[in-house]
Amino acid sequence: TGQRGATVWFTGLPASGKSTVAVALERALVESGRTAYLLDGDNVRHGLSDDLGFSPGDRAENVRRVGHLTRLLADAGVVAIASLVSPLRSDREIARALNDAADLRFIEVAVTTPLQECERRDPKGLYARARAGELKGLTGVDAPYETPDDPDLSIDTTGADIDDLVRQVLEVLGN
Ligand code: GGZ
Repeated sequence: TGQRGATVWFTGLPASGKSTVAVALERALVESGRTAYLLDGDNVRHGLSDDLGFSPGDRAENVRRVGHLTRLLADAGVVAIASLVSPLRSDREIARALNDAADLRFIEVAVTTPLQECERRDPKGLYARARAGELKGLTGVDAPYETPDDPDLSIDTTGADIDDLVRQVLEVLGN
């Protein structure tokens, strides 16, 4: 019989380090013999969600779609890893509920890297464009981000050792 799948859901501001940790987690799981699959906001938005923008309704729909994908993957025995800004608690709770209903573990990881550090990194220049008024509705600048109330794990990537953060996630996963 195969191992049960699960979902690890990273939420946090743009440039908070979600994807960096998620990629390293996926690699660590695969190296340990698990099947893991990363659903990254940036990638999903080039395919499955290429019809969606960043209005609250479109974000909710994006999170809902990825929530269903995680359930499908986890149901097939995969460790599904989602890396999405997913700024609203209500949207994240829908993703959790979809997995709960199928009796699949859902681990919410709050990436709590402060806005100031995210802005300092700004790898795509999004914060700079938002501050200059050229980009409207950027999460953390002029669109809301709701911090998780009761995450399974909180991590701050500021000056962190990524392997250490991955170990913390694996510990919660029980791997
Ligand atoms: C938030 C935006 C926006 C706005 C473009 N708000 O750091 P990135 O660039 O690579 O990751 C962000 C990504 C967010 O997509 P998600 O699917 O994770 O968002 S959500 O969960 O809210 O649906 C960022 C980029 O897209 N990006 N404009 N206005 N992030």
